[in-house]
Amino acid sequence: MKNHLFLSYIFIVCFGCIILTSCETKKPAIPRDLAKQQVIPKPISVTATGSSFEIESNTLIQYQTEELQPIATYLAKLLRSASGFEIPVNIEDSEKSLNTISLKLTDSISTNEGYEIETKESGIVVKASMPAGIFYGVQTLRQLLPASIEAATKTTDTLLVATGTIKDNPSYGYRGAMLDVSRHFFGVEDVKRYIDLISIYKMNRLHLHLSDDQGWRIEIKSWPKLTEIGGSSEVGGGESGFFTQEEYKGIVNYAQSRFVTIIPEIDMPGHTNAALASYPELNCNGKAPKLYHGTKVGFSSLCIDKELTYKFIDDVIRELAALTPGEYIHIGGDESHATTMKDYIHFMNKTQKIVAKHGKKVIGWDEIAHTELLPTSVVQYWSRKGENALKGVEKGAKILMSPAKKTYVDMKYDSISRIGLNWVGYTEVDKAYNWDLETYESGISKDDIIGIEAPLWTETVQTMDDIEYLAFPRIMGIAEIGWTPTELRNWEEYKVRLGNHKDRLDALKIDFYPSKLVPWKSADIEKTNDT
Ligand code: NAG
Repeated sequence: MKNHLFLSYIFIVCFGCIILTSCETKKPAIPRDLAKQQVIPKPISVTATGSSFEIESNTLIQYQTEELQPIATYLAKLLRSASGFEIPVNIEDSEKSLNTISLKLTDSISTNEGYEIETKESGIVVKASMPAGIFYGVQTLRQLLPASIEAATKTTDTLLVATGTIKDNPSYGYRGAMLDVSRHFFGVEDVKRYIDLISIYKMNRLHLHLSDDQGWRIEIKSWPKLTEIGGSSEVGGGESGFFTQEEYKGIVNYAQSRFVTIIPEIDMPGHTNAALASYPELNCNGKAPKLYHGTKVGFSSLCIDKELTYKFIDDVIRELAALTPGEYIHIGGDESHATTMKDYIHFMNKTQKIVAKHGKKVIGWDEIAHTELLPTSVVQYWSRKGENALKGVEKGAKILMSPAKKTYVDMKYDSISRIGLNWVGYTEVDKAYNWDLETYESGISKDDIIGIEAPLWTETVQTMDDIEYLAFPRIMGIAEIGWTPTELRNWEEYKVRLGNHKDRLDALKIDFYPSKLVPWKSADIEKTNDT
């Protein structure tokens, strides 16, 4: 018996040794559940299995069909600069499955933009039913890696991804940002950077406000003075500009590579001083107003009764539609205080039909609900009160949610914000996050809503840093509202996750507003915060 016990003892000790030795050769486990603590928007389901996959010198990326090749290359670029490794990108080869990140399309995932990530010690598989889903899986993967990968230089951090499974898909199909390039002009490089940044948070629409009283920003070949004259001014009278059609196409294509659709807006019939200054015949009195450098709204109007006005609109929409792969063109329609309601309705009814003739659907600011909406027209809720949007719902229209109180990221955060407006009050980071699309306005329910958009008007915004300061971090919360179901979101948990993004935002060189409400946490989140 004694002998027997002794043998068992030896056996247990040896077995322990074997376990210990094999543990040592295993990849280091990450002592926390990264996805839960870090990823924005919060994924729907995360199951961690407690170990890790490491990006090493022999790691490669495989894609299953050619249409995934650009996404594979996008991921490789990120990993190459961070790791200094070669990270080859190849079409799928079943022989090579070790140390591989595989991107695969599959019918087994039913949601359009949804994805699954399965991470084992030996490799990662990202699956989706469409390339967009693969792209979002890649964005999640990127947020599972150390923040230092964003810096576009080689990092000393070990590139580990926690093992486990993530299953995710968005609540809403339209998750957008709007940039006003009229009040102040922003060039191609700035717009591309904004696209890059919003796409990290899985936003998929960028609405460009291309015309207003202060400037006309898109070349229209049949009406060249719009940009020659109307493109030469901006708020404050500084140096401004416009996009040639070639440049604009470049933006549209770049956006597509980030799964972002550009929605162009020509604001009509008000907000048109720049057009009237370029072509006085569009004005009822035939006189050209001066170019406008101020920030007032609601004083200009195209001449509703002239046939030429509709020829103008037809030309502009035709050229714009040809530059627009997306289904929507935004026709503005806000604050037409210089137009009577009767004229406004007449004008907007006609303009909606012109857009339809050119094969596109309409989005308009919520005043458009007063018109004969086409069945496909979308009403963009922005006003302080919801009555216009409710009227839109009554007429059967879908609603794009941009209530100024919550989503206008041109508002100041607080009384000491260095830029921003405050006509709707201050919008701290919690206020922009802590609400739901489905319950915001009684009478507007989930089925009425196509999604959410955060407008950034640029009266006070002059540089890319200014854009980033106002948009970040609020836009990350807006992105999460559009993606993550209401029941999985709450501010107390979100603010910790947001705080954990500090290093990533810094590495991306985003000039974000360091709100005091957020527990910003630098560097060592890996060593603390075990779950
Ligand atoms: C609104 C105007 C816009 C202005 C913005 C500033 C809409 C639809 N219209 O008054 O022209 O830039 O506020 O927050 O927002």
